[in-house]
Amino acid sequence: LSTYDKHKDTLEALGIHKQNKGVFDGEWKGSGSVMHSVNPVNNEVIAEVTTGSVQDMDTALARVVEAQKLWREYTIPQRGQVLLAMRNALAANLHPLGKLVALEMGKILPEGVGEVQEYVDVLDYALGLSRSMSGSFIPSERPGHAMIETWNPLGVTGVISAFNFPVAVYGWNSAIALVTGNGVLWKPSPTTPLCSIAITKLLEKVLREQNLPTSLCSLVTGGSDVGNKLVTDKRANLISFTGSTAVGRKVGVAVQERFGKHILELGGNNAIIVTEDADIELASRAILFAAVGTAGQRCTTTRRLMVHESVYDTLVGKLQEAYKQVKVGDPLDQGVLCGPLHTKSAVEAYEKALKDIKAQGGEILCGGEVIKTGDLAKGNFVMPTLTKVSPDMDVIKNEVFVPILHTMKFKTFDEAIHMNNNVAQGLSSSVFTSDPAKIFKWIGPAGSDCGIINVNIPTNGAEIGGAFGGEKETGGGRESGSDSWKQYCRRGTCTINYSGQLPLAQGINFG
Ligand code: UN1
Repeated sequence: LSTYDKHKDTLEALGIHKQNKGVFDGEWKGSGSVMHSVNPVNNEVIAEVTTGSVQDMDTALARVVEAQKLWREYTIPQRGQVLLAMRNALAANLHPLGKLVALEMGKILPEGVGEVQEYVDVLDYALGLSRSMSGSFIPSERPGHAMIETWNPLGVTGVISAFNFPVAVYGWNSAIALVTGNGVLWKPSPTTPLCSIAITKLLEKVLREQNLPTSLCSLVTGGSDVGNKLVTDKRANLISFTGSTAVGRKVGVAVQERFGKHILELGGNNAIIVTEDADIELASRAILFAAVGTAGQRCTTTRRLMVHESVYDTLVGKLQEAYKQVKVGDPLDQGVLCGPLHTKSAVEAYEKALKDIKAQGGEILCGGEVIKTGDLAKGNFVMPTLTKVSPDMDVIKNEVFVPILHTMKFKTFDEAIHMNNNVAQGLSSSVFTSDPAKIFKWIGPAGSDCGIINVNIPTNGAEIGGAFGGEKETGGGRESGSDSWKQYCRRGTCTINYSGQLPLAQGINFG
């Protein structure tokens, strides 16, 4: 366990040991199989985790249900104060946690720290909500009647998160679920258990200090058996699932089957459009972050680039230059912009995508190689890749979670919007333009059909204040900001009669 020894101080300060228990429901335990957390830089085991069994999930659900009964009685501003304590605990550990994210997931350190910051930000947001979440007072047609809307907690929110944001996605969901009065049960990705253990330990400490049952934020690591138990169990009133469209489709059906609620954040196939009037320098910097950042492993990563034919050569030329400067390497090393892919199987997906591109007549403009020599050969390193394809090729239809950006030309803006929308997924989209008419078309009814519709910024790197999520096969869920909090609540429409009479709605006279 040499990675462990090398980073012992950081890991131990976060409560991570060589052997860890991967279940927390008020106490740390685990009666499932032992899983390894693997360092994507060299494929060495960082540490071991005894994961949860279906029985552990069952018990954890019962414990969260109990804890939530107490939590729901807290006033909303009181809940806000508990979230503030969580926020401060996270902020005090921003750098060690960011480093753990970089180590276990493989994203570069500034992005690892940024991810923890995103969790801090959403806790700030939830604190604000704790003083502002409000329902409506609706005009009643009946005299002496008041109609008000109540927003009460659903009960338990089950959060199933993906490897690529092993901290922030739990952060968005748990912060909003907690402020609305829910208990939270977390089933993280099987390949990033250490991040979830470190976060849960911090929350445990805060909850204990606040004299709350620590099982309010429970954790069950493990594979699809425990995930399936969570998804099919009625006690999980809301399931928030982030992952692939294939799995999300099954999760959606299983939750619907029992009339639970779900928030699905599934695959994206995000595009950037660069028009003839765009600031090309700005666009090229944005595209680099959008396509190469996180080694292409964000659900918001740009996969497709549509460029007006008159500026295609200039922009793509600039990008090729920029790609040459990108340093691929250990995500903890300064100056590295592209870390490894998270797993070996992602490297295989990258290789398969390259084969498909060539077989379909696409061209590799730069990159297109797995790094097989030198120090990086032990890890899952690939070269960020630019291709030239045509819009009718199949390769651009599916999301491959690797740093491959497909470039295409267009003639008219309408054609570009059509290309943007002509895929099954609908998460994020951006246009680079200086023309107000194009901007308003883009954000209007005949514009982008995605959930995230940007102008002159990349497709990735959304702030927490907006609702995050997408349309079509992206699943339709919205998390984090705006009024996403409503999804964690049951809405009550309350009509209160204080008139002493019984006038009926619609003027009905009954006897
Ligand atoms: C994800 O990739 O699952 O907008 C989430 C972004 C980040 C979140 C990405 N704020 O890129």
